[in-house]
This record gives sequence, C-alpha cells and structure tokens, in this order.
Amino acid sequence: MRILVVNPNTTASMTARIGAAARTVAAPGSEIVAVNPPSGPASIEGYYDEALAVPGLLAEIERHERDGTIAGTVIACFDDVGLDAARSVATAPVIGICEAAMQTASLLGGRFAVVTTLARSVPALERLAQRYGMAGRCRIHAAGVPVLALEDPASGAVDRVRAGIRRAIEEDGAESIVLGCAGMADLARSLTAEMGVPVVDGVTAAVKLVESLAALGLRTGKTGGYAAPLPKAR
Ligand code: 5HY
Repeated sequence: MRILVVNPNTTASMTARIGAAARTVAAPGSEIVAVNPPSGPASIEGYYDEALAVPGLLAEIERHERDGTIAGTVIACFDDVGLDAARSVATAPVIGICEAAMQTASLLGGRFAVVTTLARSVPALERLAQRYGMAGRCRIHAAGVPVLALEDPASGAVDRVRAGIRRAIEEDGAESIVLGCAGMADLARSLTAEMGVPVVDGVTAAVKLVESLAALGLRTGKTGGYAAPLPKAR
C-alpha cells in the first residue's frame, strides 16, 4: 500500500528525515511517499504559520490522491495542521501525528507529557489535548528549541529535548513522553532506551495507524462534517 506522509512545512531536509523515520516502521509492502509543499512557511511555529501552511498541505493531498493509489495520509506536523479540511478533501483516512501520538501514549500508562519546540506552540497543543480528550492526562512542555534547530546537529537541540524530557518526568511524574515535533521523529527509539520511559513519536505511530485502518478496511466517514467539499467557485 502507498502511504502519503505530508510535511506541511517547506524544509526538504526535514521531509527526508520524516520519510526515513516512517520507513523504519512501515510494513513490508508499504511504500512511504514523503512530500512537502513547494511554497509556504519553512517551519510551523504558532497560529500564523499554521494558517499559511494549510493551502499547500491540501494541494499535496489532492494531487497525490488523484490516481486512487493512496491508502492513507499522515499529516507530519505536531499541530495537526489542517486535519479536518484534509479529512474532507481526502477519500482515504488522514491521521495527524499529535492525535496518533497522544492516543498511543494513552495506551502505555496514565500520565504522559508532550515535549515540543518553542513556548509559542504550547497553547495550540493544549487545545489539541482538550480536543482529543487528553487534557486531564498530559502536560505540554517546551524545550526552547526552534523547529529548524533540529536540522542542525551542532545546535544543541537534542540536548535541550533531553532536558525537557527529564523535567517532565520529574515535575509531572510522566509515565511516557510524546515528542512534540515531526522533526524529532528519528529520536524516539534512542530516547526510549536512554530515559527509562516509553518515548512516542507521532510520525511512526501514525504510519502504523494508517496500516491498521487499511487492514481493517476502514475509511473516513463521509456523511457528516467530513463530506467532500461542494463544487463551487473558490
Ligand atoms: C512540527 N512545527 O511538527 C511543528 C512543531 C511545532 O514545522 N513541524 C513544524 O513547533 O509546533
């Protein structure tokens, strides 16, 4: 099956790392198609970037779904940018990595913590936690890392993520950790071994959820809010 993984920001090096992380868990026979839009914000850090990223994301989904071979789409941005609109326009299931990671963490223990990038992303993620019914079980921490610092091994970003995880375990008693940025996707396994608690990445969790839905023969319900957009001038 072909799984579309869309990084809604325009940083190609990040898309390549997201695609590589997705391929580490994809089942034999699953093909990961990792893309980003040609224009839009280079990283998504707050509500303004989120809004600007949505048209490019939707265009990529429509373009890749046209030939009918995509079994499901992963939105590889932890803000679950454009998730509802994507579910409307797509015919195959669409999974956001925040929802995938929070649902996965909820299966691993009681309290979990999200460690994201900058403080400006925290309010949006608190809203998502509420939306997904997870607000009572998790707290969102910022590691103080700009998204694109994760692309630079010399930036010290990974050490700041480590420090954020330690703080979350000590302060919150978090029993598992969710990595709050798609640019952290390749860190989950090594940090799980290092930190002594499960560390969940949403990209890989979402790939496995798409595969599960496909295996179960389930798709997005289209009789309500996710009905296909009506034809009209736009
Ligand atoms: C992400 N931004 O996963 C989010 C994380 C954030 O460009 N990819 C981005 O900081 O909200």
